Amino acid sequence: MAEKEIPGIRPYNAPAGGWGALKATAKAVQEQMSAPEAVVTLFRTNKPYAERSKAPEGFDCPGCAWPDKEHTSTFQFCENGAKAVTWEATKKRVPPEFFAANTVGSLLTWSDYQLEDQGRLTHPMVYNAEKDIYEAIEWDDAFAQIGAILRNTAPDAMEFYTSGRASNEAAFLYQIFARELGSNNFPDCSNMCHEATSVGLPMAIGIGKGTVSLEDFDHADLLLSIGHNPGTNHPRMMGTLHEMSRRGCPIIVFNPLRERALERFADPQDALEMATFGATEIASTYLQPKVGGDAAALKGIMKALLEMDAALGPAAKVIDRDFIAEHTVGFDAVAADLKALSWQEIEAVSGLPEQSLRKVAETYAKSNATIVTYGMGITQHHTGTQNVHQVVNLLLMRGNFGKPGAGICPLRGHSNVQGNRTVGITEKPSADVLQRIEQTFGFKPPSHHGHDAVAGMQAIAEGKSTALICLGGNLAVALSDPQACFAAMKKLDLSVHIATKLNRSHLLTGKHTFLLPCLGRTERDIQETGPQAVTVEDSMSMVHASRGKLKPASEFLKSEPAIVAGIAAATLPDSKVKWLHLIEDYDRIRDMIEAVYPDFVDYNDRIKTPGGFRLPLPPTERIWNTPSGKAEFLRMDGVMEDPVYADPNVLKLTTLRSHDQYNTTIYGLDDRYRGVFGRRDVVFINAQDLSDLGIEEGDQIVVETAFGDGKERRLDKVIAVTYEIARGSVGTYYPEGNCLVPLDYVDPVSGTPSYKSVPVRITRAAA
Ligand SMILES: Nc1nc2c(c(=O)[nH]1)N[C@H]1C(S)=C(S)[C@@H](COP(=O)(O)OP(=O)(O)OC[C@H]3O[C@@H](n4cnc5c(=O)[nH]c(N)nc54)[C@H](O)[C@@H]3O)O[C@H]1N2
Ligand SMILES: Nc1nc2c(c(=O)[nH]1)N[C@H]1C(S)=C(S)[C@@H](COP(=O)(O)OP(=O)(O)OC[C@H]3O[C@@H](n4cnc5c(=O)[nH]c(N)nc54)[C@H](O)[C@@H]3O)O[C@H]1N2
Ligand SMILES: [Mo]
Repeated sequence: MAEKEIPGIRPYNAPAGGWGALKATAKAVQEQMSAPEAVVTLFRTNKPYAERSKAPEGFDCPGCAWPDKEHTSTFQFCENGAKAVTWEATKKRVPPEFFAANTVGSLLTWSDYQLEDQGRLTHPMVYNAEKDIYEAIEWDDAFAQIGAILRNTAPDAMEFYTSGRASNEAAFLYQIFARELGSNNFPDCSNMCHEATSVGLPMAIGIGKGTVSLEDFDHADLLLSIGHNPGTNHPRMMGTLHEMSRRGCPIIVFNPLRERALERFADPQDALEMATFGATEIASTYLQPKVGGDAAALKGIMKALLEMDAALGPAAKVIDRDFIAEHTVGFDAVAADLKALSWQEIEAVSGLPEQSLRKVAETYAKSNATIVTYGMGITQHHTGTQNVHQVVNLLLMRGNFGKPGAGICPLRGHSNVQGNRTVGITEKPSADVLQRIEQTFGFKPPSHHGHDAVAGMQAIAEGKSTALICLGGNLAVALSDPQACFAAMKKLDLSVHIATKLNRSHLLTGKHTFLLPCLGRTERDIQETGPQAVTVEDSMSMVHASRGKLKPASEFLKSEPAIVAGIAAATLPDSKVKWLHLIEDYDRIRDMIEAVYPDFVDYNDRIKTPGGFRLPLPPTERIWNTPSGKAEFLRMDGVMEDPVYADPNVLKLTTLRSHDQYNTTIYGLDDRYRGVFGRRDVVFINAQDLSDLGIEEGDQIVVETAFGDGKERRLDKVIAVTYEIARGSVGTYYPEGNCLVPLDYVDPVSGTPSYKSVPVRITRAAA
């Protein structure tokens, strides 16, 4: 390791969590909020009900989709939840005067961090191209102008983007509006996130959701944690991991990078640990596969399992043959492929030694109940769907569905991304849903498949789609290939952004561009019949209410459901939907949701129960809604390595979230646990790989995409930082690294962008 000092790069030796987390929380509160209000707000997070039969109190944390025990437990400390809340409940404002003083052209030179740090949007705005500024507009004028353009746009030329913070109520109204107009174009953040799960799991187990509940973690004998970073992205999960580790449950981690929270964690809820500066080891085994090496690693474990089974005989029950016979199809084909696969190939692609994988198989064979948790390290690859299938195959081999302490747990991203999908944000609606929409509302929704996120942006780039509505998010920055996306956005005839804060997508203005400021989760939502609650669904299919308490950031804000209804009513004068009636009382919206999605039986009643209610999950009862009626082993041939990696100078790049960001929202420039402070211009690389390249730590480098398609994609003005990362793998931050990912480089089965396996070459920057 290089000895020289590099500004902002120093090792972080403490455990994750602990006093550092408390300090960071205090800093976030101080910078964004006025103190007393801040504390009250934080205490209300994830405590939707004070007591049974009382009106809902408190809001769902916008930070992540990890569930809460009973939703009534004592205040759960979480640094990044606190950041998400303070960022929204900030005292900073972006009023019309701000826009008068700053042209859009000048704002485009600001960093993503600077843009959002200006604070909350306060007034509806419309873009004036002549002056290159946003100007205030009255809500009704905005709705009327948007409606007039939409009425003159072909339904298939409109794109309706959703980012997963929208409530069930907002998302449902939004999809009904788009479908009444005749469009199924629903690009959404999930397309860039867990689409490989949403597509891959139904093929295998008949539903595109995780199967475990929070209680299952108390009963598991083994946890495999693959490709997610809970210390940063699902911090409330750390409490669960901490408990599991303390009760002696083995936790095996697969992550190309050493992530501190998966090694050692001090729980801020644990008074003794805090007082003694103690910490708990999280991973019992920490394996560092190569980036994109997970399918090969999982196949190695399964191959070892088959070999153990052959050696020990059926009585040893290494493989659960009864479960396989009764509940599955396809095992023989998968077993044949595993048999044919060589250990040499497995080792080369996974980067893990045969012995380590055999050990995992031995531990797995001893566990009667295993949970696999996984995140973007599995899904954001060109083999994303196959990766998901390997996880399922491994679980099926030992019957790990439909029993306590076992199952699959995809860690969802945005706090209500799962709910959005449940209430109809999908470009591929099913026939029965379309039928119930028609029965409920009396119009015929379109049945042809629409666009996902990449297809939507491609249609905009080609001029085929001319209108884009964004219910939250920062689409152009979140997608790959900013060169292509930024240019595409400027071609739009109409763009409408429903948002809380200013971001770069808002500045990529089209001919007619509107910025519509909405209430956030933390804020009071008062409609005709009084204060309203919205509902969200967490990662474990629990649906519960959320009600904000803070005074809205501005008197001109509207709720997301009210904005969607306002646009809809202005666009469709003869609508079959009573838009303005529905938003007077959100119970009415929930009744409509229940009519279209019968799983929400007694919706309005059941959200009054503390903790809400769980939507049905057939695999937990060993019911499989697949074409065969059984759980399906799905075969992936070989290890599917891209031939570009035959060249030893080609490395595989993954893109990562820092500890101080929420997707494209940059809270600050530190990545504490990875030892990076005050900068984001870094590329993490293994010390040996760096020395093979003849480059020193801290040197300026250039990263170039290595597809050999003649297109130049490069990331420069970055430095090399040595890190405990698998050989052959490098990492850089999202969204800075998105310029290296071609827009059409996706998993062909699910369309998920391959943000986490990009072939690159690295050279020293010219002096
Ligand atoms: N504070 C905070 N919370 C968040 C978010 C946030 O940005 N900030 N984002 C939210 C959203 S939308 C999402 S989707 C989730 C994302 O949560 P995560 O899934 O944790 O997301 P990432 O940070 O993209 O990547 C996670 C981990 O995958 C590892 N990894 C990278 N490539 C590979 C690989 O090829 N194989 C394996 N096994 N591991 C790999 C990385 O080292 C990293 O530790 O978090 C949600 N919660
Ligand atoms: N290279 C690379 N790219 C990635 C990823 C990666 O790992 N690597 N991850 C992908 C993933 S998993 C995801 S989910 C996408 C994220 O893509 P998006 O969901 O589109 O992006 P966000 O950054 O979460 O959106 C932030 C904006 O949302 C708005 N906002 C915040 N709260 C609210 C609210 O309550 N209501 C409304 N209406 N607006 C609100 C604010 O204006 C804020 O600027 O990015 C994807 N892109
Ligand atoms: Mo996500």
